[in-house]
Amino acid sequence: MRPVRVFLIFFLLCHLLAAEENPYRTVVSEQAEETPATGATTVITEKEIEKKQKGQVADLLRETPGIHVATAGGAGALTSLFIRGGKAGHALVLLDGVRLNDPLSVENAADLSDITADAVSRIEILRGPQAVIYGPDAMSGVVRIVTKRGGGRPALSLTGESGLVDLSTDHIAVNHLRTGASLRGGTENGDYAAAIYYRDTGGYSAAAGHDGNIEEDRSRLLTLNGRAHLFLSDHLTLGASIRAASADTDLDNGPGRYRDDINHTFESDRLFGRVSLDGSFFDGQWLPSWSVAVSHHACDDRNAPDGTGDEWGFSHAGFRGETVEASWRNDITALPLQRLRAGLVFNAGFGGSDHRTDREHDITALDIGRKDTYGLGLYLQDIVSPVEGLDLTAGGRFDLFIHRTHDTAIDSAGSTVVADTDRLRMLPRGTFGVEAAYRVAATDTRLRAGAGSAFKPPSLFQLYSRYGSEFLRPEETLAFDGGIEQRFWDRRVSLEVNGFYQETRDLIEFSYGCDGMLCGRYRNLGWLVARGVEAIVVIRPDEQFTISANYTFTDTDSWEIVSYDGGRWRDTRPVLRRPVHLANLWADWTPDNAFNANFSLTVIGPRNDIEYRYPYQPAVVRLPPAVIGSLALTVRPGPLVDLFARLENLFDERYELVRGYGTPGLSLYGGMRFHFEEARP
Ligand SMILES: [Ca+2]
Ligand SMILES: [Ca+2]
Ligand SMILES: [Ca+2]
Repeated sequence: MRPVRVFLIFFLLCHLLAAEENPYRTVVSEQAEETPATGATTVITEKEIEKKQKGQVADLLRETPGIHVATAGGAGALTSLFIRGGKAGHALVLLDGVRLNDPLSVENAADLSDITADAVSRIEILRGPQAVIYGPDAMSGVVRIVTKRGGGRPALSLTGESGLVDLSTDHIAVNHLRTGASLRGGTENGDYAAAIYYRDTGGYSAAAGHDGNIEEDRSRLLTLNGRAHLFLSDHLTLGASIRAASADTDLDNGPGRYRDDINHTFESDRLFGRVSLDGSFFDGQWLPSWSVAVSHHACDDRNAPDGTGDEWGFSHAGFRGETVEASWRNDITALPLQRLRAGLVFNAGFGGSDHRTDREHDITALDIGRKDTYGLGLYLQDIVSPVEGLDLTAGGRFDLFIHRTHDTAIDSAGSTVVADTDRLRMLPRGTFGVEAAYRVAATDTRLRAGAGSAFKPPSLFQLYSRYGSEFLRPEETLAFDGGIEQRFWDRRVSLEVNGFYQETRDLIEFSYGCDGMLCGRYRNLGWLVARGVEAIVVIRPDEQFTISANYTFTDTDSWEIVSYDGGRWRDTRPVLRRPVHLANLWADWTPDNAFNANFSLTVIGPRNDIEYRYPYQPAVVRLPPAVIGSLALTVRPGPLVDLFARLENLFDERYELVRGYGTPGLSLYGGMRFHFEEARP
């Protein structure tokens, strides 16, 4: 397996770094780690991740304001993120600075199914458009996942966990296993962190059990993470990070009644890597960063006939995609009271897919050959602080999106090809972001207001698939938001309220309507408006207790402009999987270092979804609200060991995140973790 080999090379490199340790040396920090200064932001810390024991980053994101997560099936199935009412492809997800968005997915969206929380130290959620710094696709928000960094004495930790998923079934069995090891350390010359985890989980059917599906589906996932820094001098740090994830997941034949399939599988191998050189010159007044990030996605959907509903024959769809991004970023603080950030980014995306089947009449929409797209971005952002407490941010960016179009000209008789040419199509776009934030020191109040824009180029699928068009324009969005943050009672209580309005035009959506042989195509006819309020309260009466709660109201409208009979009409489109009401509560009790108990509650309001009814007519349905609770306990009997246990879906709620797909009922997990640290000399 290729990821294992890459990981072993990484491990060897870590050992080469091993020299005398000195964790106290100040180092040039890596820009991939930085906390953003502006916008409506939520940060999930390492402590919180550890306490909540959630296996997946998606489960942690679900508990933050403005976010809904939908999984179409069991563990390992496609997991999509919706921020502030945007589409799944409107959320940009970065892991250690590498884009996770899959160039071969329909919307170029990130699939969070294989992003486990094992090696993660921090998750930052930036809501609203973030195009100036993050470029294309940062439409409704950006999620930055940062993995654990090494440092200090070498420390090894071993984890083992097992679980009973879905206790409500009549055949209770141990159907979950998670095991792994992580190593962290630092020397005078650098630091390193590496982790390997394996998870095998199942216990319920991907196609919903209440629709008569009884075959359990499993998912096996191996992940490898590595991150290292080499301090070249007082001014330069070389950084490298890799993540490899190899998953093998059982699927069924879509949602609905009796869709079980015993041999329909989805295999994915994803590899993400980044190398960076971070500098600090002129007493830290110029911080340049050069980096190259790559991603590789290889996915295979296989289904052989077995007499359970796929009697039509064998099917195999393969998807291969890569991205490369090279960037040069500079932070300049040469002038007093201002911080300037400027950068240049080049990116390329390659990919293709092919679909083989023995069904002669099969529509090979998934067969799009191998294609490429390119992007070039140039940005400048300045933060000025003219008076104490006031920060004014203004930034602008220019992007050029480049892809190929293929022209085939046919002679007047309509039979002979007279010209067959490839052309480069260039689409320039400008984006901006402005914000004013003011902190009133006397009352400990922070006021903030901002506006920003972003764009999203059409995906490879939207450009080149059978339903695509090479002449699609990028989607464009404009948003306004503002908020107030107030702290009370010696900062033991904080209250934050944000309001937002976001309008997206030229939305690329599948539009029905016969055009030659095709009854539908991707067109730039859609509009999406999302407006809402996020309220967040955190109460920390003393060191032992934390209670935090958030509520998000999101009102979305979507429509398409259609031309019919010489007139133009506004045709309302259903907005799927975006609940109007979302609420979360988290109560945490840490009486001392040896014990922690915490309780989370997520309430997902009603939302629209699609149901495919016989004979395959899509109908919009309303999914009822869901209340999902979980309870997690950690006990530390000694410095070497942690014992942990959690109950998920505490109230055994029967709910769906995507219509027709299963979710687990009440589940119990438990395990232990051992820590070994090199003794002090
Ligand atoms: Ca099944
Ligand atoms: Ca299956
Ligand atoms: Ca099959």
